[in-house]
Amino acid sequence: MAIYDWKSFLMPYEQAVDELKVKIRSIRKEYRRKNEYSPIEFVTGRVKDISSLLEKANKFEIPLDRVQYEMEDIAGIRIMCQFVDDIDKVVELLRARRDMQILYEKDYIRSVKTSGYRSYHLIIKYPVNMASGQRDILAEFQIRTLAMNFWATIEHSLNYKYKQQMPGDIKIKLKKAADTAFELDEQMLEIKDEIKDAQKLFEVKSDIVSNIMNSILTLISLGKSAEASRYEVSLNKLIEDGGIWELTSILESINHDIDRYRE
Ligand code: 0O2
Ligand code: 0O2
Repeated sequence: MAIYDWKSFLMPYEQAVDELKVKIRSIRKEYRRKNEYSPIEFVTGRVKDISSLLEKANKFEIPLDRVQYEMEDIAGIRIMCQFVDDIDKVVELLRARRDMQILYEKDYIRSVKTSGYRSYHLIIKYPVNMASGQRDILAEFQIRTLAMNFWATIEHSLNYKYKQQMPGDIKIKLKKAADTAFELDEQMLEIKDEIKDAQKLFEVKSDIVSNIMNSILTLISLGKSAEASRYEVSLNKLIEDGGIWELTSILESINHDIDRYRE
């Protein structure tokens, strides 16, 4: 392959990012399906664009024919978590996987970068099956909280604006903001159980409401529109302030009616 054929060079990286996004998002889906709390909030991914790739190769003096071996983040997957302690759980989940090999880890949470940057990085070797056969590529996972992500996104755009010339006072303010964001993470961790309970309650409630809606549709399909409307009115009354118990009792009653009409 001629090294200037960037489109072909980047193809396995694009495939890896697509596959890894699906795989990590499906872990979240699995938790949600089981009505369990997911340590993964959302996942994004990108392949480094050619200009940043060349800029980085230049900065670290990586010859272009060594880029695939020495540049670890051409394929990047970012996993966002709600709470700081979710990060360790996600790391454990990734360590247990058999479809990738972790080469090394960088813990920028316990060893914060001087900029204030916090995140947990995993560098992996990942096999991609191309039409031409298997290719092992390097990829980088960045695992961070929503607050860390907020900070890093803003700091990244400022870095882009100032390149290496970020004014000292802005650097200081950013470092302070990073520490404040981390304080927020720590405070949220203290009320994590409270937050998780509220989220769980919301999920259970929306599951019951969606089951009631399905049952109302079933009643209509059985030709029982009057009953369906009656249940709809009861549901509307409860949707804002109704408790789990009241909603469950509507669901039981409607399902009982459906069984009766089916008989
Ligand atoms: P949902 O549940 O419908 O939101 P793609 O590969 O095309 O699916 P891509 O190109 O990676 O996605 O898009 P992007 O912009 O990187 O976002 C990926 C997912 O992260 C999307 O969810 C976004 O909704 C979600 N996302 C991005 N920013 C935030 C955020 O600040 N908060 C939350 N909660 N989610 C965010 P999905 O997978 O489409 O699913
Ligand atoms: P992009 O545009 O996100 O791809 P470095 O020495 O920091 O230049 P190195 O040695 O490859 O890079 O490794 P490191 O430090 O682990 O950084 C890898 C990636 O982590 C960076 O990729 C950023 O995405 C992120 N990162 C590291 N430090 C910072 C920081 O201070 N602020 C922000 N916002 N992100 C950071 P790239 O290639 O720099 O950039």
